[in-house]
Amino acid sequence: NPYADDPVRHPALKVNSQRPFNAEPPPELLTENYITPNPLFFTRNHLPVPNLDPDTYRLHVVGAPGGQSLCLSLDDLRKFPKHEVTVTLQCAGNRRSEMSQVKEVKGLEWNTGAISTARWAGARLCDVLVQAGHQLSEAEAHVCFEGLDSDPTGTAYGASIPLARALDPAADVLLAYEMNGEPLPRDHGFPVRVVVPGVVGARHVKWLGRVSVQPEESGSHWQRRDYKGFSPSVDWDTVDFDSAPSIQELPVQSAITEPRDGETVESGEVTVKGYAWSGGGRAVIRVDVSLDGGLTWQAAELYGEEQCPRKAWAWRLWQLQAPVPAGQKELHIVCKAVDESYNVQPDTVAPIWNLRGVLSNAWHRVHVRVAP
Ligand code: MTE
Ligand code: MO
Repeated sequence: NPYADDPVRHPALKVNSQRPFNAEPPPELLTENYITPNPLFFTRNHLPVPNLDPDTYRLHVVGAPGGQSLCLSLDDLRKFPKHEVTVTLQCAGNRRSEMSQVKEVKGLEWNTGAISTARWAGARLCDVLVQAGHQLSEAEAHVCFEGLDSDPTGTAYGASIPLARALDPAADVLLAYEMNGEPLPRDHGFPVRVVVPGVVGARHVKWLGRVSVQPEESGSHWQRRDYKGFSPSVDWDTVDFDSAPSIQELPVQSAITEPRDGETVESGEVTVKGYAWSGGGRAVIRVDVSLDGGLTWQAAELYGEEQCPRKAWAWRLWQLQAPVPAGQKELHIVCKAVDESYNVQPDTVAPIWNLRGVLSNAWHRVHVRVAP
């Protein structure tokens, strides 16, 4: 059993799959803290968790196609300037369960919790690539990452990002060895993972073994045959994965974490809580909340770290306290966020449904009863 050596996990996590381990925190714990505590951070593993020895760990870096490779120990990596960034990581499949209510999709049934926020620290990928002999070239290129987790055939997890993002110091791409001031937990990539702010979780490769600059995107299944979006009319017989770009930056997202769907709330006043985030560093400029299914709206109060325009790597939490209209027996609570490019969330799921159940970012809706 290749999973026998997996780490012990927090009992509050909602498990979507035990082997490989996939789990999310319950919504009310997710927004209890702006920074997600490490044991509650959602976990998305495709394979067994490798048990790596930090003393013998080596990271191989190839700075140019066909170039020489650099072999870095953990101590070597720590000698690069240490860079620290607060980054929200979201799985492309977050809120997939709402998509599968429209029509069946292939994938894990994530609710609203496949998203979490941490303070990550490590070396900047651009600094490491320069030391590995990277020379600026005009040609389109990609930085490919390989994990040290692998399936029984020896195939490792892999993904890539465009070279331009990797080389841009303002993009804050990290080879992270710390998560919230501690060494990375095993589930989150010990001893080293990639952190690509503003980009889908799938590219944040954990248990990083190899980094290489290549003319093409990673050839891995997860880069080429997964994590892409399609029209609702595309099915498994007609899908052409080569026709769509790999998901990189994610669209604007928000969800309600309190109250829960089906709950009974007190009459008088209701408190609605949630999170909002957008990909590509786009700041959240507003979260609108409705108590009547979208007929009327009120702006929620945003809190958490201030966002820097175009470098808003982490979420805002939000809250709205509002009177419950007298005589109301139920509330249809809805939230939707707006980012700095004025991108908005679609109002319903059906027009964005796709066979893989990714990019699920419709208005989030919660139905509650009001106590008499
Ligand atoms: N890296 C490796 N090596 N193996 C994996 O299975 N899963 C990816 C990414 N990096 C994965 C990986 C996916 S799809 C996501 S959403 C994030 O890791 C999840 O990171 P987390 O488990 O730390 O939340
Ligand atoms: Mo993911």
